Parts: sequence; structure tokens; C-alpha cells
Amino acid sequence: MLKRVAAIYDIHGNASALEAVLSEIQNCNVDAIVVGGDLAWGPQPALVMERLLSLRGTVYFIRGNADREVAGRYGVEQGLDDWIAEINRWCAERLSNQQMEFLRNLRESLTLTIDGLGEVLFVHGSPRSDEEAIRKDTPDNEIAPMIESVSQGIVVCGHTHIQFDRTVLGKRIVNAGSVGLQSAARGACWALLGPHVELRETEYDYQNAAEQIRGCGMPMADVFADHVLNPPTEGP
Ligand SMILES: [Mn+2]
Repeated sequence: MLKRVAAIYDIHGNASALEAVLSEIQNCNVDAIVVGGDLAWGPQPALVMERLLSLRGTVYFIRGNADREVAGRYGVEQGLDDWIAEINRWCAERLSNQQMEFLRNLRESLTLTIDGLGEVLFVHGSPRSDEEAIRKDTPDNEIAPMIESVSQGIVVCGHTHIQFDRTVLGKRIVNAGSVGLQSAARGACWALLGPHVELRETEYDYQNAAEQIRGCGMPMADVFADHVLNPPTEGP
């Protein structure tokens, strides 16, 4: 039984946001960290992968759609939009073979038993897909088929980059939000689990992060930098 677990989702290659969250987690006395997918796709892919893979302690990783897309070198032929494919290619070129292999072998989901919460299922999008969105306002009847085969009492997800904590048909669904590409929040968002569910938002130096992002060489880096400085109110 784990006492406390940090869930960090959708880092999206934002090394400054990741660093801020990791240092806050250091003060939270956690037994484990769950990295909820969409790690590298973004402005600082190699830096973020190096940092994540050098973490000490118990760290679990699950796969996001963007990890699958980067690791598989997806392009427009696989259905990606032009600009997503361009960034995808740029990210894949920056990762080592070992980092690409790591992304390729990620598991899709994970179950942990956490003090005060019981069995918690971690997924990226929904329990049946790494790219299916569950939002704060997704109608219960649309969520029902996504969770019908879930036995765990709590589902932790991400992918839509906005935090929430709601109960649908007796199942608690927690969206951890996004560490690196958050919407409807300024800081880096994540969740602290056990014995309660705490939705957290960690401040970081947005100006400095935006400058680093502008200088990273990624296609559309300015758009990412502007996102950090002025997060949109709507998620992707
Ligand atoms: Mn995603």
C-alpha cells in the first residue's frame, strides 16, 4: 500500500515546468511518481527525457498518444496534422535510440493501491484509448462506455490539459492536468494522491521558460512560448 503518489501528466517537453514540479514533489514525501504520458513532444524533448530517466526512487511511466507518435515517427501519412507531424519529426530526431526505445515500450495503464483511496487506475486519455478525451464537461453518457469495464474506484487521466475531479456513475475521475502545456491555469498542474486527492498548481519562472523555448529551435517554438506566457482558456 502506497501512502502518497504524485501524478505528473503531459509534460510536453517543457523542462522548466518539470523541474519546478519535481522540486515541489521532493517536499511532499511521496512513495512513487506516476508519469502519465506525453513526455517529449514539445520544445525540449531530450532534456525532459534525460531528467525523467535519471529520477531516483519509484517512478512508473504510462504511454500517451504523443509518446506513441514520436516513438513510431508518425507523420501526416498516419493521420497527424501537418504542424504536429513537423514537430513530431523534430522531436524524434533529437532523442537517442535508447530514449526512443523507452517511449516505444511504455505500458498503456497502471493500477496502484493508495492509502485512503484504494485501487487507482492510471491511463493517459480514457481507459480504452490513449487519445480519447475526458473533459470536465464531457456528458456522463459519453463517459459511461469508456469506464464500464473498469473495476478500480478511481481513474486518473490527463491528455486534455485541464484539471478536474468529478464522479461519473459512481466512479471518481481525476484529470491531473498538464505540467508543461496547461490550459486554464498559469502554473504547472499535477495531482497529489493519498489519502485525499489534491489538484496542485506549481508556479515557475514563465519568462525564463519562454525564453528557453524560443531558443530551442523547434518549429513553432514561438507558439509554445506564448502558450506558457498566456495559457489558453480551452484545452486541445
Ligand atoms: Mn495526450
